[in-house]
Amino acid sequence: MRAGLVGFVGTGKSTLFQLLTGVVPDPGKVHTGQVGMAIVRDPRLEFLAELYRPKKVTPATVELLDTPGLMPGSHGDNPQRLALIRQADALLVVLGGFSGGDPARELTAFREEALFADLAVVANRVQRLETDVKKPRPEREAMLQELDLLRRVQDALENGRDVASLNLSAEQKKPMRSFGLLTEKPTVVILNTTQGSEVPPNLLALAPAAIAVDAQLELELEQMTPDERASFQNELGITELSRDRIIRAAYHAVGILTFFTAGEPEVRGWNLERGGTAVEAAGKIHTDLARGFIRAEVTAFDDLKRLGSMREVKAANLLRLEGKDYVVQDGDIVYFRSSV
Ligand SMILES: Nc1nc2c(ncn2[C@@H]2O[C@H](COP(=O)(O)OP(=O)(O)OP(=O)(O)O)[C@@H](O)[C@H]2O)c(=O)[nH]1
Ligand SMILES: [Mg+2]
Repeated sequence: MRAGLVGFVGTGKSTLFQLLTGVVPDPGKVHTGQVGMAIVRDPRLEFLAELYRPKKVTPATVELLDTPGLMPGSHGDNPQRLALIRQADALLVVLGGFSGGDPARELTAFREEALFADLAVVANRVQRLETDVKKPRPEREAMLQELDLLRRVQDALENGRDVASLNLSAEQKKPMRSFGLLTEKPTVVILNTTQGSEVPPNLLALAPAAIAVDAQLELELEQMTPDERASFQNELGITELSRDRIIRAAYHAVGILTFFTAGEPEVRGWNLERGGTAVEAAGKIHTDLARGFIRAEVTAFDDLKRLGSMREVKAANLLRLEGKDYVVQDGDIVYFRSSV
């Protein structure tokens, strides 16, 4: 899964990128979009590591993309800057709440930029199709259908409505997938503000799930020793860091769950799209595992936690044998039997 950090210049995207990934932003890389991996911290993984004492513990990760800030005012080359995140699964929209502007207005301005950038892509395609359907071509019927749909999309964008609001079916979305339309993507709104500030009501009205963070401060905390950090957090009255909330929100917005594999060599968390099946989960690990799939041995994390060991889980008949089509649940611990 990949999430893109976007927003206007100087809102704290790169600071947040460093906070979430631990990678120091390289100014030379930002114009092509700098990539880093953010670890999904998960207390369940820690529990499994305690239990299995494996050689290696590997958490699930989210790929983050830092992008250059948009220029406020005219659209300028903002569409080109936004093009960097067309292949992202989710947008983390960063608003600068520490510099005195109105973050709600900033979010509205960002949405306009995204609508404008999408409109350029869709209008372009509509124009091409209008020329192409005049020629006798075998795929003319499909083109006419696409044209019909894209005209609706264009109309919505021109009227300030994002593509997500059209509630298109998966079938309808298929020909648009390669466009990477921004206003169709799940979005997490992050207000980068000073510690202790809350999300103002006018921003909450636009983005009820907006998360406030003091990126600069959390980055400084992150770089301290655990003892120092604890004492600073205590002093400042910080009970929960926003870092993990942001990652979880991105996870949730995209509809991703975590399943685990656990054994002596490695305990590991894996991402899977919600609704994904056992054979798809096997494919995340290795294509061979999916190809030779025989069955999955599945334990719910909560059962293992409650009973304390795999032996007890088996004794209680809670180790289930599942087939290819089993829909994997968040927190499942899975052992795959494969013939390959
Ligand atoms: N006061 C305060 N300053 C911050 C905070 N976060 C970032 N800054 C400062 O704001 C400036 C811009 O931060 P960056 O993280 O580089 O912002 P950016 O969004 O990546 O900027 P561009 O890439 O130019 O769009 C830096 O000087 C940061 O130190 C914050 O939470 N509070
Ligand atoms: Mg930056």
